[in-house]
Amino acid sequence: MDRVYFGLDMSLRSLFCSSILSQYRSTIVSLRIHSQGRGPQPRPLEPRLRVRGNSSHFIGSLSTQAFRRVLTIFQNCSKTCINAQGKTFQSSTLDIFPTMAFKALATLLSVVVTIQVANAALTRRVACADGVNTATNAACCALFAIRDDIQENLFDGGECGEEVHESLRLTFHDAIGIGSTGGGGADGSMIIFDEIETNFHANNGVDEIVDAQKPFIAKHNITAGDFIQFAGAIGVSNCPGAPRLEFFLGRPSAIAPAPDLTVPEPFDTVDSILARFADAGNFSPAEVVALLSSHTIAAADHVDESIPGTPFDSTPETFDTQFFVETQLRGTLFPGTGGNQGEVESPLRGEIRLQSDSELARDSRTACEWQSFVNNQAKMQNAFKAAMLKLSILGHDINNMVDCSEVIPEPPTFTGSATFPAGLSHNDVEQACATTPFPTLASDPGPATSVAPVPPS
Ligand code: HEM
Ligand SMILES: [Ca+2]
Repeated sequence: MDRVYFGLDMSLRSLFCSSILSQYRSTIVSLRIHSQGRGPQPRPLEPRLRVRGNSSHFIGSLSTQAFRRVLTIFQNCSKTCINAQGKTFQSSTLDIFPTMAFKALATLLSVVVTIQVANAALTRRVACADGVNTATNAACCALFAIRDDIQENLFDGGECGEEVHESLRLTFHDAIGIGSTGGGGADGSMIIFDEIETNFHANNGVDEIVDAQKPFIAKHNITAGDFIQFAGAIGVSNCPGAPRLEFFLGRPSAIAPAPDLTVPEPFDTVDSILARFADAGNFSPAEVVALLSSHTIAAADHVDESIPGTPFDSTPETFDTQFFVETQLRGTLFPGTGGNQGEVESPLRGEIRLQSDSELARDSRTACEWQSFVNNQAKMQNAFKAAMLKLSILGHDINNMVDCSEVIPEPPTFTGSATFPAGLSHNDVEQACATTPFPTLASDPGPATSVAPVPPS
């Protein structure tokens, strides 16, 4: 643990932001303000600042100019300079302690920046051998070339198309293979033991992306478990509106296949789905809903085999909240043959609805969370990002992994609003959340249209 002390008279902003934070970016986990006075155990004074994630809250009122300056500096820095270190959620606290000589408070204050390095190897930025990139940890350097390769050759130059959708599905099907019946979680077993796992009923169609990813794993020095989660995070970054997912490196290779029946089926009950997620990784119902945001960039090839590529929402190339709107609308039609296992009626021609999504949208344990994502892009992003980190490290101790999130690109933003599809309105909502009304949304203009299938590539 390093400690850096400096007084308020210095230019704190430049010290913080340029010198200290750029070197230790992503490694600062706590920040405290103490008085320099000796004496009895310092107790926090009422003015106390807590900074959580990207938002800063000031509780109480600051009594001195100095506090205000520190506050401003910290707020400025915290947005860009402080981020998660192996934790789902970053939390930093500034504790302001009383001095022995209260009148001299302003001048006696010093700022103690405690820099905790979670991993011995995690230090200053290193220059990578490629001569282009720098990384907080040399282990991340190899990922830049892998990223560029899969963007070009797996994701067709950075699209949010079929391979991205399939790669995201694969992150789930590999990771969820853990729990009371066995399995190693996100360990690449789906690829290493593909002859076994891709034959499980719930993995129907996963063999396609397994076969597409294999050559990249063979070519690069990366385990299958790391590659699956890395490709998922890179792929999602191609989808407008997606959060920038985190990526931690360090999954050893699977030594055994996951047992069958770890992956939920669309015809499973809500009880069984929630129980499976709880068993696999202690996921709460809210986290299950968050993970299902993935179905905003998704289509089914095998639920109704007669209509491959049929999407779950009207915008399968955008990570928007349309999925949560459209699953709440009354089902009126089958896009194809109907009568398929795990399928229920959808509200739109060309759109398919899973029975599981339909029931999760209407169950009292999940309906309000489901509805809360409607037109709340930020909430959906944050919840999905946090739940995806948890999913992506199932079976592993994050403290033994290296945070290489810096290699994941920032996804394009989505600035639109959620809408009712043309021809539909609030009247078509099947209200399921008992406590909050469905948000007011505009309807797309014109007559009802049909959703186009996701093209195969
Ligand atoms: C209750 C849990 C879930 C069930 C029952 C479920 C079921 C399904 C089914 C049946 C399909 C269609 C597969 C096909 O016919 O091609 C699908 C697609 C997909 N699922 Fe899920 N899923 C669940 C959770 C998740 C989670 C947690 C993720 C990711 C974090 C995910 C990501 C995807 C993606 C991206 C696709 C689209 C694949 C493509 O377009 O090729 N799903 N899911
Ligand atoms: Ca969408």
